[in-house]
Amino acid sequence: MASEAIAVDGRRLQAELEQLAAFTRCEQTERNGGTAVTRVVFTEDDMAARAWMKTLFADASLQVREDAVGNTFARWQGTDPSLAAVGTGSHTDAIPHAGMYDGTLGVLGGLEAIRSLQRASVRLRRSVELVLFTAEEPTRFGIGCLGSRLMAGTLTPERADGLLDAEEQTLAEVREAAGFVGDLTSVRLPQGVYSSWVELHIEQGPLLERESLDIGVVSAIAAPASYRVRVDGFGGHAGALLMPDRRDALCAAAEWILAVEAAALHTGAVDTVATVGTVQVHPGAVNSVPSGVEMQLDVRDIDPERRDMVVAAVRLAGEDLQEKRGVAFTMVEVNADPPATCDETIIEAVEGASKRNGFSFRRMVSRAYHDSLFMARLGPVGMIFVPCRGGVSHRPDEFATVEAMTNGVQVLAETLAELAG
Ligand code: HGY
Ligand code: MN
Ligand code: MN
Repeated sequence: MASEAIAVDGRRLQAELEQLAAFTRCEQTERNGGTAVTRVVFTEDDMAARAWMKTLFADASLQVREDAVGNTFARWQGTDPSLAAVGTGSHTDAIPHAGMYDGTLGVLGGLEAIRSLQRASVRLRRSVELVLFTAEEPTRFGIGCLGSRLMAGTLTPERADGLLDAEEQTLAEVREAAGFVGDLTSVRLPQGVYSSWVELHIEQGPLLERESLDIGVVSAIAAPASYRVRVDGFGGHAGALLMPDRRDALCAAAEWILAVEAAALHTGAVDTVATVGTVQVHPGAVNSVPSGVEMQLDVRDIDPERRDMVVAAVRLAGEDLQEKRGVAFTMVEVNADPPATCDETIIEAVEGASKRNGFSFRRMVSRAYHDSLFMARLGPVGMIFVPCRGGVSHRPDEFATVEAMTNGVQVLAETLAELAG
C-alpha cells in the first residue's frame, strides 16, 4: 500500500476531537490548563456525543448498529462481506476531570483512517468495522471495559445488569432508560469475529516523548485488578470520645493505604503499581469520629503472579489492622484479569507501516488497560500508541499534537489496509 496515496486529514481530526470534547459539563479549571472533560456512560453528555458520532459514521457511508449495552459498530463493507472483518476502535467515555484524547483518538482516529482509505479509492476484501465501546471507564459501575467484557464473555449478563451506580440504579435500569434494550447475552461475540483487531490510543505514559519516538508498537497489555474495600470502626463525638477509646475507621484506612503503597514498592519491580483512588468517609462531619470508610483499590502489573502477591499482602495488612485497631476490614474483588499478548503479525504490520512512513518506533507494554485487553479473548490484537505531552493522562492537560495523531492514524490506516487485504 503506497503511503503517499493515503492522506490523513489531521486538521479535520483535531476539529472533530474538539467538537467531541464540548459534550461535557465539566467546568474548565485553570489549574492545569487544557480542556477538562467529564463524560460518564449513559449520561446526557454521553448520549449526545454518541448521537453526534453516529452522524459522522453515516456521513462516511458506514453501516451503523448498536447492541443491547450500547456498543456501537460502524462497518465499511469490503468486497467480500463473507469474510470476518478487521476491527478498530476505542471508547469516548471520560472519567471526571479527564482530558480530551483518551479513547476518543481511537474512535475519531479510526474513522479518519477509514475515510483516508475511502478518499484514496482503496477497496479492501475484508470489511473494516469501527467500534465505540460502552463504559471503558469504571467511573459509573465500578468495573472498566463493561462493553468489551460482555463481548468477550468474561462478565456474565446477570452480574453486569445488576451492577449499581452511586444512585443505586442498576445497569439494566440505566441502559434501558438510554434506549438500549434486549438481553445482554446478545452482546457476546464469537471467536474470530474479527480476523484482526487494532486500537489507536495515546500512550498515557512518558516513554515515547522521552525517547523522541513517533509510534509505540504495543507488545502486551498489563493485567489489571480492582477491589472494593471497607473499614468499619466505632463513630462518636469528636470532643467527648477520648483517644484511647476510639476505633477510628479513617485512621485505620490511612494506615492501610500506606501499606498498599509499601507493598507495591516492595516488589522492586517498576511494573507493579497500586492505587487507592477513591475514599468515602462516613458520616463525614468535622466533629464526628469516622465510623466507616469505603475505598476502591486498583493493582496492576505485567506479571499477574506478582500482582496477586501484592493483593495478598494488602489483604493481610488489612486483617492485621482488625487486631491492632479493633476495626472490621473487608476487601471484595471486582476484577482480576490476565494480561494480553499482542499478535506478532499485527505488530509487524504496524512496524512495517511505521518504517514506510519514516516514523521512529519501538515495542512497548501498555500499562493502562484498554478494550483490546478483552478483544484479545476473541482473536489477534495489536495497539498503536502516539506520544502525549509529559505522559500525562486522566487530567485536563492531557495533550497530543496534531502531527503525532496524524502519524498514528497514517500507521493505523495502512495497517488496516494490509490486514484487510
Ligand atoms: O484505567 C485504565 O487503564 C483505563 O484508562 N481505563
Ligand atoms: Mn482512561
Ligand atoms: Mn482509554
